[in-house]
Amino acid sequence: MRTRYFSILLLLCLSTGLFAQSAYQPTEANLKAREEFRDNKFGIFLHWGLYAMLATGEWTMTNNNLNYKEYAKLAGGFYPSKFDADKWVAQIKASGAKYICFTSRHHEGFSMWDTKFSDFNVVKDTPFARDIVGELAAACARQGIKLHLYYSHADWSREDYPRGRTGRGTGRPNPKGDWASYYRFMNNQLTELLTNYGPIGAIWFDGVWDQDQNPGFDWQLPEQYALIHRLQPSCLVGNNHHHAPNPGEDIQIFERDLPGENKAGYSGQEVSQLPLETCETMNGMWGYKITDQNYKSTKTLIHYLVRAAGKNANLLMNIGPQPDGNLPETAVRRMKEMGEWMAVYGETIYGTRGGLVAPHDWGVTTRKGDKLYVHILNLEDRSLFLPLTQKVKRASLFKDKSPVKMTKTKTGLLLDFPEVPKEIDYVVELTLE
Ligand code: FHN
Repeated sequence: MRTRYFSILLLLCLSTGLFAQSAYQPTEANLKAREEFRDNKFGIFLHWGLYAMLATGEWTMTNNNLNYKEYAKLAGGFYPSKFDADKWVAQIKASGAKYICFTSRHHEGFSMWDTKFSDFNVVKDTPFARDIVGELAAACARQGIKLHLYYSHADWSREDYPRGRTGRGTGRPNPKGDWASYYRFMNNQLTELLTNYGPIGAIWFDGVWDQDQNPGFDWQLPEQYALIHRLQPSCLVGNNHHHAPNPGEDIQIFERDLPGENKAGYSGQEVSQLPLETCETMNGMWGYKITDQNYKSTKTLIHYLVRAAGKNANLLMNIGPQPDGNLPETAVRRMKEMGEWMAVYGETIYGTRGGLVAPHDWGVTTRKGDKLYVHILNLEDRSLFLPLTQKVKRASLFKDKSPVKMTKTKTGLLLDFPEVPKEIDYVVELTLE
């Protein structure tokens, strides 16, 4: 009798996903995908939706209290005549990025693929009537780059989404919403995305923070994560909830800050052992903003990437595509220049892990096999002391392999350079014993 009772309880727990939470064991395929993810180091984030047409960023709907029924009419004018997924992918690949993360549905609630579960989508509701996720997935597959999908938990348009702390002025009735209906909707959409578009490298969730002020709100994440892993075991689950990772998540996400730093205010959380990724904007906004021409310089972007690698993290660099379907010209130029740098220095970034010396203002180290790469980004002296206890066989300049003078001391290694390093990244290659 007791055994039967226990079996029933076990079955119940499994079916509700209760156990999925604490007992999540990533599959071999998932663990392999995590390592590949770490090796890839660099991705491009794309925030694209109806908001691009208003050219004031992806939060315009809630920032301007736009009524959801009026906002929905934007769809009738969505016709990005220049959109060419192959062109995007080629431009992105030129940067050296190894994956693309695309907003399949942002907080505005508009789906960028042909979903059966909402008519508010790019195929059914716009004159463009093309499946953007589908075209992007096909172009990624053709050109050999991974596709990750951003998926918003928060929704400012659906009447069944329980009202959170944002999107309160969009006119949706019924603040309580209908959680069961909304949860079913999300899982149906995720099932579609993970069934119809080939291998998806990651699902990148965002918006859980919207219910932070509703104590006890249960997002039922374990069951949702289990669904994803069941459909595609190697698909990585990441959630930009701004907290330490929950069971079932495969990567840890940071926003606008390197792990362990918190300048932007989203990243006070512990740094976990999971693969790490930090996202940042190339100008100031995620979605297209016509007045924002404040693009970071190529040097700054390369420094972000290198500093992220030194902290054992990937960089996901964002671009907001234009309403006509083109990527902004400046962004394309920046990507090309980053790619030119990566063509020379990629070996010191791809496949590396955070180095043996802690990151400093002068720069960081990355490590691969018996090589330790010292990335000098900001040094005013002709010498640099590294508190490194490992024995070093050889020190040379990465770019031409010319020897670099090194002096071993009791507490580390002193490097001397012919002049003060002036390059974007002066990379010294140390060969460890
Ligand atoms: O609200 C979003 C925002 O629009 C953007 O998508 C960023 C990307 O990390 N995440 C949210 C804010 O945390």
